Order: sequence, then structure tokens, then C-alpha cells
Amino acid sequence: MDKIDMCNPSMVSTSHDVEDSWDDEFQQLVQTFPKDKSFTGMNLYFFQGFWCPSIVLKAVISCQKHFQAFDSDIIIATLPKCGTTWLKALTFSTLYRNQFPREKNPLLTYNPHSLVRFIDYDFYFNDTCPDLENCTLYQPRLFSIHLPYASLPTSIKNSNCKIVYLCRNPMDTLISFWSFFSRLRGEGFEPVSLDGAFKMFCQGINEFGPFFDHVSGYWRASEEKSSKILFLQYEDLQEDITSHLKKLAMFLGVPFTEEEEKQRVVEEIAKICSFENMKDLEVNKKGVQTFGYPQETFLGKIKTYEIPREAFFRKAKLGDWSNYLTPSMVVRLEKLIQEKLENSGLTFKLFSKTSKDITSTK
Ligand code: PAP
Repeated sequence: MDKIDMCNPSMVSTSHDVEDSWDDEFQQLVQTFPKDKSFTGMNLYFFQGFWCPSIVLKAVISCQKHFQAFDSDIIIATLPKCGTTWLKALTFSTLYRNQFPREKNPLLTYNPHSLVRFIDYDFYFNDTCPDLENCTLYQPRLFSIHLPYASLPTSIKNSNCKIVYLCRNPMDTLISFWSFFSRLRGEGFEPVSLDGAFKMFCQGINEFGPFFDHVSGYWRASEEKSSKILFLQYEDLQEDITSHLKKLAMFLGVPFTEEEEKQRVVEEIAKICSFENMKDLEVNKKGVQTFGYPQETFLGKIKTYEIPREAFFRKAKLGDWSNYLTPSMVVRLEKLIQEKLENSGLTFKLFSKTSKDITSTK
């Protein structure tokens, strides 16, 4: 077996299954897309200006064709490892807080990925045109998606639905992603090279990357349409969760009332969704999270893939990258940040020493 194929074996084998199920017409279409391999072992296809994981390529095309957004929908958009799990928990708890008893938040018994499903990785994974009329536990519908802004289904862009976008500084995102896959790969396999992951990340070849295009796309859109897109940063949430929860609630159209503030509902939601709390919940300490919504499929075969739930909760530490990246890697990424975000008005908080400090202290 080729070395890189052994990364995260269950996910890679699912991706091979998915590719094998493509019909001739789809195979031919896919052949026209540039192809590369992520450090995770997953095939990536360059499609509409981004690197789409093979596992979800067909689902992406189906949802672009068929997904009909309602004006009332809320869509959580993220790049992987930017805090999706946390944002799902926060948005779910805020939006639906009056639809379940306070002491019975479903987050206490379900992983956030079970409560807020992906449009691409879940609903369209097994079905080109699923019935999504009443597919969520509560109303309004709340979904998540990893697609870049430009590639969102047209109805999401053109309707009045709202998008909450969360990004994270590129250094911590890369380390989180690399650690996640290194851990999933398990014992007995060669470690995933950080050097290789770093090089590909800098070239923009990663799941739903280039990173900077993804972030800039949502940043520009949020500047143009601030009532439609709320642009959040993981570091800001970590620094001041209370004021960001109030901002989120206001944006979603469900502001906290004075009475709720008096009853400390905001702090309660922040606490339930906190890393420390979620990491220690029984539901998140054991078992696997299944993606690829298990519904009847036109292929007659239900495809899913599983990730151990504890893998979604690692350290949640700002600036953890400085424990992994070499000084020369830091210099390169700092340069990239400067180049890519110049004049955009967008900045990242890195929460660690700059390259100069690192170079001088090592
Ligand atoms: P996903 O793309 O696999 O869903 P995602 O949830 O976006 O992952 O990101 C995982 C990161 O969020 C992890 O960061 P780390 O690797 O630096 O530790 C994870 O620990 C962190 N995370 C998960 N839950 C929370 C939370 N409740 N609060 C803050 N950070 C969290």
C-alpha cells in the first residue's frame, strides 16, 4: 500500500468506495479537474477554484444543483478545524434556547455534529435530492457547510437566509488539522509529516482550500452584506465569549432579553458550550460520530464514515502552533498572511511569539 494511503484508513477507504460508485458520466467530468492528494491521504479535485475532497465532490455538485434555502435558514460556514464543533454548539443553544427546558439542552446528550448536520457531508452524501423540508429537530432550519462563499448553492446566496462564518488563524488551523489526522491514523502507522502538511497548506492544497481564498471570500461578502453574513474569529470568541454570544443572538434575530441576561442565560450557554465542559461529557468521550446521513439511497447502499468523537476535542489552546512550527515555517506563514491579506482590513491574532522572537530564543 502506498505510504500516504495509510493515513486515516477508514476515511480514505470510504473515499475510494465513493469514487468507485461514480458513474461513467461523472468519472468523465471529474477527469477534467486537476487532482492532487492531501496529506490526509484523501484525493482532492480542483473545482470552481477550490480543492474539494473526493469523498464529498458528488454531494457538493448535487447540493449546488438542488439545495433550496428558506429565508429563515441559518447556515454555519467554516473551514475544517476552525471551530465548527464549537460554533454548532453555540448557535444551536442560542437559536433554540426557548424550544427545550434549560436543564435539558440536547448538547448534554448529543455531539454538536449530530444536532447540526452538514448539507454536503450529511444530507447530500447519499442522496442527490433529499427531502429537507422538515429535516431539522427544531425550527428554523440550522445547517452547516464547508464550501467557499463563491461555491455556495445559489439559493443560499440569493435568499434572505443568514450565514455565520467562523475562521481561525492559519497557524493554529494547520496544527489542529495535522494533529487531528495524526491522531486518527492510530498506532502502528508512520506519523504524518508536518513538513509535508505545511508545504501543501502554503500552496493552498488542502480540504476546501486555499485557506486564504476561503477566508477572504467570506470576509468580502460579509463587508458587502453585513446583515446576511456574520464574520467571526475563533480567537475573539475565546477572548470574550459573552459579548460574542450576544452579538450572535442579535444577528440570528433572537436577542437575549433583559430578563434572560438577569438570569445569566448567556453565561449558562457559554459554559455548556465551553471546551472544558464539552470535552468531559460522556457523549463526547466515547463512541464515533457518523457522517453521511443514513437515509435510503438511490445507490441502494448507504455510505457513511465515522470519526471517534473525542477527536473533535484536543487542546483548544490559542497559539499552540508555537509548539510545533519551526522558525522558518513561521517566517513563511507570516509572509503569506501579509501577502494574502494586504489591504483587506482582515487581520489574525496569532497569540504567540513572532518569528523574530522565536528565532532569537531558540
Ligand atoms: P472539525 O472541522 O473536525 O469539525 P472543528 O470543530 O472545526 O473541527 O475544530 C476543532 C478544533 O476546535 C480543535 O482545536 P485544537 O486542535 O486546537 O484543540 C478543538 O479542540 C476545538 N474545539 C472543539 N470544541 C471546542 C469548544 N467547545 N470550545 C473551543 N474550542 C473547541
